Amino acid sequence: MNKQIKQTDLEMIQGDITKAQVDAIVNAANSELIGGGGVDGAIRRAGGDAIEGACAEIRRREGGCPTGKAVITPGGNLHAKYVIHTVGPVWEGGNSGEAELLASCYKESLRLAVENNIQSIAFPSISTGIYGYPTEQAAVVALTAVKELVLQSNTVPATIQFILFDEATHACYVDALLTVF
Ligand code: AR6
Repeated sequence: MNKQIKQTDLEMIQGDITKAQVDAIVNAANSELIGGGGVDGAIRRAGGDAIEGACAEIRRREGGCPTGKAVITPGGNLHAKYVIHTVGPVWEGGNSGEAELLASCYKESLRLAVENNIQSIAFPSISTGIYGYPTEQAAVVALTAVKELVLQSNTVPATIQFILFDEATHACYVDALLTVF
């Protein structure tokens, strides 16, 4: 299912983000930027050593990436030229600022995309796997954050995809699209 916000196409797709034909894909990373499981493991396997090399450099320079922030590396062997690594919050019940931190992940990733002249970007469902964020709530936070940033900004990518791995997650994002728009 697709929606248009100003000049941006917002697309909900079920699939594997490592196959995305976009300028940048977003990774649900950890703050140490050390390879993990889930989408992070899949992206690193598909992208190869260039991703870990660039993450190691960021670790040396900046110590990692705080929750709610984002950093950028090359995409290595991926079709995508870049990977934007963002660190979602671990779900602790909802009263520890999780929604603000999750919204920040999407906004910071889009800001980095604009800075790097990225025209098309794909997001996974950040925090809803190993980090345990309830998917229905995460989907509303994610789409609200993207909508706000697109409406506020003069420059945004022409295409923003959400690539959701499983059918249940995809269904939550389609529902959220109808709620938020
Ligand atoms: N394409 C798209 N989505 C995927 C893919 C894929 N190839 N593989 C998994 N997903 P998770 P988190 C979905 O656990 O909750 C790592 O160890 C998955 O089904 O990857 O933010 C990091 O290093 C789920 O819907 O990320 C961190 O330590 C979504 O991606 C930690 O996990 C997010 O699940 C981050 O946990």
